[in-house]
Amino acid sequence: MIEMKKHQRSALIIAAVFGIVGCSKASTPDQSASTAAVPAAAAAASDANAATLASNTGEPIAIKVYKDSQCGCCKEWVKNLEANGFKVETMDMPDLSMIKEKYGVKPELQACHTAIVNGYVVEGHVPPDLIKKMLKEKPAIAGLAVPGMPQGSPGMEGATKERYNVLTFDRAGHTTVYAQR
Ligand SMILES: [Cu+2]
Repeated sequence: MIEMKKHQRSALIIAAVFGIVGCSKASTPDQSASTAAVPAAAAAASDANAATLASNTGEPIAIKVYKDSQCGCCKEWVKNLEANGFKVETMDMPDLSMIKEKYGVKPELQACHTAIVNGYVVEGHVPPDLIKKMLKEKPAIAGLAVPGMPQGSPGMEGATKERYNVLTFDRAGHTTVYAQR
């Protein structure tokens, strides 16, 4: 019985690890140096637009999502945002490492996609209501993160539901628990 549970648990962990790998394709350093530089610069220019569009008046909240085109759960999270009043602009790119570095998303916080809303960073499968809460409260943080890919988080719906923490983080890498789901 215990043996069975252990087995199931490691199967879940393996599935989770493969999920992350499948979602964030690795690329060689050479590729990222030559191809990721241009999108990152273009990205910076239109982030300002996204920030000015966002409002608290019930109008759609502009959010820009950087993701890999191969990432299925990223698409599901985007749908979830759209269903909750966000106006999503997606930027597909094969290597997100420069984006994560630019916005101070430390390795231990990283998940599949990285989004920018009103100057805040949203890393991973953060629930839309908590993004709205952050935009309303305007805390002095860099953003929110759900590290890894917890089963049952928005965009990761399935048979199982894990408990997970939604973290705040700052540029120095300090984190606090913003919410538990
Ligand atoms: Cu994901």
